[in-house]
Amino acid sequence: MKPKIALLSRINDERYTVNQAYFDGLTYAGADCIILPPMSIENLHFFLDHCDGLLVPGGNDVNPITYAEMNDGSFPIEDEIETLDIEAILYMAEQKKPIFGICRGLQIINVAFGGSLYQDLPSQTDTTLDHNHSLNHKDPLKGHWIEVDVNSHLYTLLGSKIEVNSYHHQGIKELASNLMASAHAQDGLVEALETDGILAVQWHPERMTAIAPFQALFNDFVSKCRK
Ligand SMILES: [Mn+2]
Repeated sequence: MKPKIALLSRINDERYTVNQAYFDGLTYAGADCIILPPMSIENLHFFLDHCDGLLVPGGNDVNPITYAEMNDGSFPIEDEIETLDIEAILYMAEQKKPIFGICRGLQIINVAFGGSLYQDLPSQTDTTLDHNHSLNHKDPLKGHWIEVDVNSHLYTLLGSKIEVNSYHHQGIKELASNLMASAHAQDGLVEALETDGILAVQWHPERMTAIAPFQALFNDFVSKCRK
């Protein structure tokens, strides 16, 4: 039987949505997907018990209340999915089932384990990189380069240096103590994190799956979910 991946939904224009690209990356890797909208914690656990892994996709800004800060540039926020994301991450981690986080997914994984975020990189850091570069660029594959830690699992998939897209204005400030940063941008921002069974990236590999190393992230995740 194909591995079953739980895919958390987002809210767009009063619709619960999941971009098809996540679905395509996972199904090409050999998985079936189950999309989960907000629901009771009891039923969330019930559905997750029947899934082999969790994909936490991109989305809007994380509510800073989740890391005990006042709002300073976080917009838009989707309160309805905040609890769902954090509960699903902690529950699957507890079950030792694989988790793959993308963009907001990386950010909320860090928050779920006790880390914090920059709410607005241009105004809260002295970075000269435009991490929202891809949004206005005619080539959606262009963003910035990242350097991958040679001791990380990510290194076995991407190698030491690769160009990624970049669609974010928030980022990791304090990394949660149980997570390891496995890639950085030139300005030092954490672009990927990992720990046993968890891998998360700040860019959008689902929009770059025509490039083999980015589809490899989905293949690697699904193969871990098969075990
Ligand atoms: Mn970036």
